[in-house]
Amino acid sequence: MTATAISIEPLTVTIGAEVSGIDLSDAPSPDAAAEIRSALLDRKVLVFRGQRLTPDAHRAFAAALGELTPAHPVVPGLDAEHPEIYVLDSGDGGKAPVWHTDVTFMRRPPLGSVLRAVSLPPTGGDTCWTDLEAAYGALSPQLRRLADELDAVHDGRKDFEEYLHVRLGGEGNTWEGERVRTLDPVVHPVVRVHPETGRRSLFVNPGFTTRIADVTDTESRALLDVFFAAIGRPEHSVRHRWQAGDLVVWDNRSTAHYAVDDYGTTPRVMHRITIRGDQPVGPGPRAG
Ligand SMILES: O=C(O)CCC(=O)C(=O)O
Ligand SMILES: [Fe+2]
Repeated sequence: MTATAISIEPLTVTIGAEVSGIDLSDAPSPDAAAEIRSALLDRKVLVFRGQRLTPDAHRAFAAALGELTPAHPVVPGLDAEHPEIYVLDSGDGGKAPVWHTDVTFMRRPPLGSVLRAVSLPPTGGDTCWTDLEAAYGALSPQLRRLADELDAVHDGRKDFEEYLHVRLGGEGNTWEGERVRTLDPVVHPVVRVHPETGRRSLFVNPGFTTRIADVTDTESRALLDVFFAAIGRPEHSVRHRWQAGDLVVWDNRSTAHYAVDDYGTTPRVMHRITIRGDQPVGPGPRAG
């Protein structure tokens, strides 16, 4: 690998880095893309400031990091030329003030997301990311052992069922090559082993995880309370105050995020592109 001019400055001890020394209006060289991918594994969230990208340049950068998905399993893309761009418009339901990991209600959630600020409120509208490996590590060893053996149900219907049926007449977008017409809940391991680093994270989130599988309702509620309480601690999180031109990339396999809804009815528009991921895998064979 040849030297690049990229510099990577950590933002907190566990999560986040600011990346400078690269202009993303040109698609990155293979060396630069490899350096960014490796920094993403290490820091989980990468902030690029002052980039001011067009939708085409946004897509070209995301495509240098991996294979792109359609905009969203349900919601169509920005326009016919940009089917990969998911628009989050605060005036049209595009707010996400809850800790969540993107699209965990599908069998193959994205590997990562690339988010670009398009129109920002004068103040507010920060985004927070939290480290799910740190959340796993904060559980007691006994609870980690229990979590290692559990599965959880992820369900996108609360957020997207009405959109699918009322706005789209039951014809969603495509995901993994198939037209989405129903949002059947999926099951993922509670503890996800990162396919590239081998590290474990607590892969449940209050946005989409509705139940722990194969336990009673009471047990499920109590376990989710414990797991959700471990997610989003300030000590494990990084908060980004957006400026025009900013772009943030995150590893969707080991983080959750929260879009702070503190800007009232002021318009805020973001564009997101997701990179195709694999089916989450747990730590080992299940008993029984
Ligand atoms: O609007 C934001 O800051 C983040 C929204 C979100 O959840 C996402 O882009 O996946
Ligand atoms: Fe999100």
